[in-house]
Amino acid sequence: MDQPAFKQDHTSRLPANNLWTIQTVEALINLPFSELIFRAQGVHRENFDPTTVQLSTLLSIKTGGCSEDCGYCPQAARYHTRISNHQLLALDTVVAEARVAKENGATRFCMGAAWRGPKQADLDKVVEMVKAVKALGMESCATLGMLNDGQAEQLKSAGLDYYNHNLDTAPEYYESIISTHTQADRLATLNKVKNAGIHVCCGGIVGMGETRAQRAAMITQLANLEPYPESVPINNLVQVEGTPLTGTIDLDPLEFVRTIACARITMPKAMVRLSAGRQQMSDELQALCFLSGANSVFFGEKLLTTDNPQTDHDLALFKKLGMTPTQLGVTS
Ligand code: SAM
Ligand code: DTB
Ligand code: SF4
Repeated sequence: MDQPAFKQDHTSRLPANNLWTIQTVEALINLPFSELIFRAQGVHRENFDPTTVQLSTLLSIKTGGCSEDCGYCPQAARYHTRISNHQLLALDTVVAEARVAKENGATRFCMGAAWRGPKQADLDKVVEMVKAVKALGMESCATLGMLNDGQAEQLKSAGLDYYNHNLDTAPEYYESIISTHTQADRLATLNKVKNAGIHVCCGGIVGMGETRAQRAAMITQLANLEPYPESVPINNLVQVEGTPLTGTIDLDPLEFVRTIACARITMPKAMVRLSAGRQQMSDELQALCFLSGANSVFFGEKLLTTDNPQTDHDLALFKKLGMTPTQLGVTS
């Protein structure tokens, strides 16, 4: 095992020009497992209390019928999945769900809509939802697809804290997964969000048949966003019958952990969220993810359309690991 440079350097080091190269991130992801985790833990402890976990709750405010062809997504109209579609929820319903999420201990409420992008009439309704969530004292997040000029500013004026818009996979793999929009489109929306002064939540999905080098390329791209995202959700593909990616060979769980560790090392101060796929993970695997720098999860029994662990199970897991959920108003 001949890795002295990495062995001695467990601190967070940005390359001199502030940009990560694919080669550097590949060197990280290829490290012996113990070296990689040691280094990620060092970075995590320099920036966060490793015994805390931030909880975000998701609500699908508009489900299914989406025009896009994202190969992983059960909500694309063109795939025949067994989800129940519904139009934009009423404001009261959303507020009631947000209140429950707050009572259960979530600090952030994330509203997701199966749109290529919001029409103005829909955005007007989402604006009211954002205001209502903020009135409960929670952090607000929305993921509505691509935004037109001016829409990010409207969300910002309503008090939106975070906008989630993922780069999803390596640039060179994107077209194999999605053909109805490009990563350049995604980057354009991320710019609008940033320019409006909204915090960026941006991550991706692994387990879609990509190579380890492509996972490193995705992390490199996220880490090189200026600035890197405040929240980085790392999703493990949830295979849903009827989507083109069903039947993909499952990712080796240790590869998932390596991806989390690289996200932590390259984006030291980001909330790295262990996102979709937790329902299929053992407690031990999740513990490894926390040891590797994950410090946030989606909390609540549903993601958007698929299952997430039961809240009782999660609370018991945090207790076993001696982890405490962060409180509202006390952001770690
Ligand atoms: N339509 C908007 C968009 O695409 O940005 C917002 C909702 S979309 C469902 C949000 C994110 O969910 C996607 O970018 C993807 O990362 C994630 N996602 C969707 N289906 C998934 C699946 N089956 N497994 C894991 N992550 C998934
Ligand atoms: C993100 O990166 N993951 C969440 C959230 N952002 C919107 C969505 C996961 C969706 C998993 C599949 C589903 O439940 O439909
Ligand atoms: Fe699913 Fe979003 Fe793609 Fe629509 S744009 S198919 S909701 S991931």
